[in-house]
Amino acid sequence: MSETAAQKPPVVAIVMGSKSDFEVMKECSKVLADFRVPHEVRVISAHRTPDRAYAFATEAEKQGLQVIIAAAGKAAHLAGVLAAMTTLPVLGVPMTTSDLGGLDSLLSMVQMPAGIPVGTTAIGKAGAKNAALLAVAVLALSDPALRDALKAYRTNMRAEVEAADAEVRASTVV
Ligand code: RP5
Repeated sequence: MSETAAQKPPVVAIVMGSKSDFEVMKECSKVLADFRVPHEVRVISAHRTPDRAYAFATEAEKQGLQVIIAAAGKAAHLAGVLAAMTTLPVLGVPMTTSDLGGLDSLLSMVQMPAGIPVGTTAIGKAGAKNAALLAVAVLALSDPALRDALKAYRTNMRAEVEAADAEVRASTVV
């Protein structure tokens, strides 16, 4: 039986500050699964479980992880805290919040001091998907098959937009 993506050791970790982030971050996991990138999904809070955040970040490289995607909302420090403790690339996804709409998460995440970068994506589902695509792009640097898959993804996207354009133009009465 061939080894599936799920059976291989994860090279990407999706870490969320709360299980309440999972609905959005499923979009991230779906994209990674589409590219057959072995990944794990974890709930680790920088504030509620700082000891687990420390253990995860300091062990991540030894575990074979190559990219960490961190999702958090409100005072969203998870991505920055993990980035402080590993040199693996950390991509941050700001979660939409009920009080401030996610601007709180975005600013908490994106305004890192020089020296400890977090590659911050858009707020919410678009950011969740783009974090996965960025992780694929990083992995594709040393994986020609993945690079081809990423190029095919762009080609398909272009074809979808062109088809939509043709459909809208055909249905427009002038
Ligand atoms: C953050 O606080 C989490 O990432 C989540 O987005 C937000 C709210 O968490 P819950 O109160 O829903 O657990 O740490």
